[in-house]
Amino acid sequence: MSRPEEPSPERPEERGAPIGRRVLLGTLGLGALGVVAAPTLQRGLEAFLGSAADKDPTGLTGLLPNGGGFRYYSVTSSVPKKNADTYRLTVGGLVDHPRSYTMGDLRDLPQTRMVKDVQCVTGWRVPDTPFEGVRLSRLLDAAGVRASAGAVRFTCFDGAYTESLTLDQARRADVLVALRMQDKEIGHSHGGPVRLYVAPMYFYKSAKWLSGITVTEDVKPGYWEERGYDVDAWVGRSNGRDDKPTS
Ligand SMILES: Nc1nc2c(c(=O)[nH]1)N[C@H]1C(S)=C(S)[C@@H](COP(=O)(O)O)O[C@H]1N2
Ligand SMILES: [Mo]
Repeated sequence: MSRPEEPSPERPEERGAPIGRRVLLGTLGLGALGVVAAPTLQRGLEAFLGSAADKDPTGLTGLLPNGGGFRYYSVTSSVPKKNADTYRLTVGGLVDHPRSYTMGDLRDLPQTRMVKDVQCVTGWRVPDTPFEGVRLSRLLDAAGVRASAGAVRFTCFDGAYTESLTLDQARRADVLVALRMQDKEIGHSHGGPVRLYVAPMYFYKSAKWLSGITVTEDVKPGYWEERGYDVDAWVGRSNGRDDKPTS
């Protein structure tokens, strides 16, 4: 099977059934835990753990919806915490002016706010979600991208997840280095303090816990893309959806 981790995108999950069997199996498939719990147990867990996703070192809350229709995804079982004092974002690779940004540096730059639907390739969707941050194109322009460059690679302080975009995609106005989501600072479980936001693509492109932006010659497939998902992850036009009837 080419896509072992995320559930097949062919059969969208029903909205309004947040802890259905498919969701549960899908989340387990993402590697959080090696146990299978029945939905009733799941509801018990949810009541027991409440919104403790940020405090849970076991990854158990990885089973739970992340609030407001989001589901928590992490390919690692724990992720170090970074705050406004400890966070750094490096921009390097094929650029003339590599540099490191603090939260303060990023906050001082012009911010762009967008309100669009979030769409995970497994089917769940969260309508009208505000994201706000610095346009990636601005950081690339400041860095002085060299003529030999063709792509941008993203790394994360979870130490495992990677993503990439072509330079043309990365320069789109709807691609942000996001500092805010849902009109709040981005919490740890949503990839805070800074995550990538690639509005026109499936949410796996929006790398959480963003720590590095490296300008490269060619696109290198990211974490999920090495596992079968499309590198060009346009919503509705990728991952085998092109030839499927819409309903
Ligand atoms: N670092 C990192 N970023 C990631 C992921 C991940 O596992 N690790 N999962 C991706 C996927 S598949 C989705 S759907 C979204 C989930 O974001 P959320 O946890 O804020 O709902 O993050 C994306 N970015
Ligand atoms: Mo996803």
